[in-house]
Amino acid sequence: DKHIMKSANEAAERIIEWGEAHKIETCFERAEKLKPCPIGEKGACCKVCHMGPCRLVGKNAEEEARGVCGATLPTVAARNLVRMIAAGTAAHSDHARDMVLTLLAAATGEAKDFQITDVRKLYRVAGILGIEFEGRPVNDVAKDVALRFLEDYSRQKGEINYAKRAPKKTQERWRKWGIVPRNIDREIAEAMHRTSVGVDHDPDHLLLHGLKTAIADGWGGSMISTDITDILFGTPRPVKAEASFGIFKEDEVNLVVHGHEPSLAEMIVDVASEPEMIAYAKSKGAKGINLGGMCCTANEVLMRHGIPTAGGFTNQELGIMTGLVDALTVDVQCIMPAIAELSKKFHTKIITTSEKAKIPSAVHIEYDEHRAREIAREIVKLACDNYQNRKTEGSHITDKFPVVAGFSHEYIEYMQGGRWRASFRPLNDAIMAGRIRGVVGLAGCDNPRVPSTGIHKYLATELIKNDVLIVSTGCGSAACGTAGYLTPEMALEHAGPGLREVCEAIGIPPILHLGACVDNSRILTILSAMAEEGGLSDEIGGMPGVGIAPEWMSEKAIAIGCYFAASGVPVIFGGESPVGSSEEVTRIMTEVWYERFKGAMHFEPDPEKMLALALDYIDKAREALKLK
Ligand code: BF8
Repeated sequence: DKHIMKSANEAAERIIEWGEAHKIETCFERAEKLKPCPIGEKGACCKVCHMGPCRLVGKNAEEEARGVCGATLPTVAARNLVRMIAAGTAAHSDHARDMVLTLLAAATGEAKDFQITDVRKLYRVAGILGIEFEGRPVNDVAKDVALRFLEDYSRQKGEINYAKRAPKKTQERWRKWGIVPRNIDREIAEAMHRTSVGVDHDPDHLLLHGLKTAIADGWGGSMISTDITDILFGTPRPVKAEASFGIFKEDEVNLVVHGHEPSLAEMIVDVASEPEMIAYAKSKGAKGINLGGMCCTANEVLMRHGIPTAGGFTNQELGIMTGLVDALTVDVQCIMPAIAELSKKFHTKIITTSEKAKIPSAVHIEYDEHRAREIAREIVKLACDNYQNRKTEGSHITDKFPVVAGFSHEYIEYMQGGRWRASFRPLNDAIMAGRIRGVVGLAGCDNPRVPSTGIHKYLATELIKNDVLIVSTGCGSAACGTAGYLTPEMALEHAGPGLREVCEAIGIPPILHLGACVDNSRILTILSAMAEEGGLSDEIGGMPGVGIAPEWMSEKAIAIGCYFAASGVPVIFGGESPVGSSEEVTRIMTEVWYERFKGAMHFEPDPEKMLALALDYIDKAREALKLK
């Protein structure tokens, strides 16, 4: 039979097949029906004004094609990319803004359901920001930290707070090229301005501002979000949990938290264990309340509470198709609107919760941090009420795997020497000695345009076989988790001898789950700490490290890739290049960026070539550092 695999995850594939048999369409079928526009796909379509859209195609398009205004292909491709960066940065940083406002409201007592959970982390952050903390009431320090972060959204001149957290040499490169962000919102607004009709037309100049905007994401919004989430809800340390569709229970209320902002999800986790809530579930005939996560919210509550994950982006429809999800809350980002339509075929209630995001026909219960607990209770009750409506329909496919997750910067530091001698020395030593060949950040989305999660799985196994330590985030973590890869046993089965030795000595898996997509910021601070520790590169550039987003689809992924490139990390993305139409733009993002920042951004659809390119970067960096 000519069956083509749609997901590389076995359970997912079985649910897709069940769907096909029951005439239920998912993103996988839609992706097949709707091929990408070959002009837009490569960045050659300009629609920033209404004289167009202009398609810059044809023989010698690079030199000869012009839009009505005269815009060249490199200008158009660069502008399109910069707009993606701006959107991605806006998403992470608007999420971060809400975290800052929640911290402020918690500190002033306005959001009475939230407290400072991790005072040590608060002090650490206050220390970095130069805010006095010793002998002061915790909430006063928290308030000052929140207000200082709010300046990252408002100061007109100067630099974002966390620019100084990067190694000196990395900062020097940024200053030389004028790409230290002033404030997050300003760089996003300027990116939109510069890319509107008739403004900035020099591709290199445009892309430099793209990098500046991306840095405002990585060292701004994303890093702020990570730190405040740790302060409010605890800095992650390893926890055991489970992944894949088998996390749903036949005899309990299944409530899934899906999306990105962790505040409401945290409150739901808290409320779901209240005796009154459990009694309520029982009064509806269920044995209890079972929480699960989806996408990045899953990563947040998995890392901090061991809440199991049903997986990443392409699993959201499939989860509903098990027939076991009584309610699914969503907030912002990476929510497929398809789930609302799909849910009508089952009993599942989709609940939108953000004032920023509604889906027609979904139930809307708006989150308000001042009434967080009350709203969480309302949602849990709604899920319990709906348990009684559960029908037999659904695939009922339930496979699951154990996972270990929760490797924060702080924990990785701690595991290498304990509380008093915490350092990155052992990791640097292992890299210097060649037991670890290098480090790869395996991140980004899973994508129905390829056998979904398949490239993640391929790269994960091949890289660790080659003694490359993996740090994973976002749906990259979900892809590994739902494949059973996030366990220490993975080292025994697949890791090369050097990496295996290190993993066994410390007792860690060869793939370290670092968190959600905003937690890619943890990779930045880990690399900075490694540079500071000495023995390797004294800046992020030149480290034997590579970032890979093999199945990316979101604009956020582009922003992430670009802040890694600007910080000195060579980055490899899968799929067609969104600037593939322009040789000039491609050259700037690889060769020119490498020369200036020691980072680069490649697009490579072939998984084997991705692997070869990553290993080549790692080996060249080792050679330059004179490591064997
Ligand atoms: O921010 S990896 S599909 S869920 S964009 Fe979205 Fe991509 Fe998943 Fe989290 Ni990140």
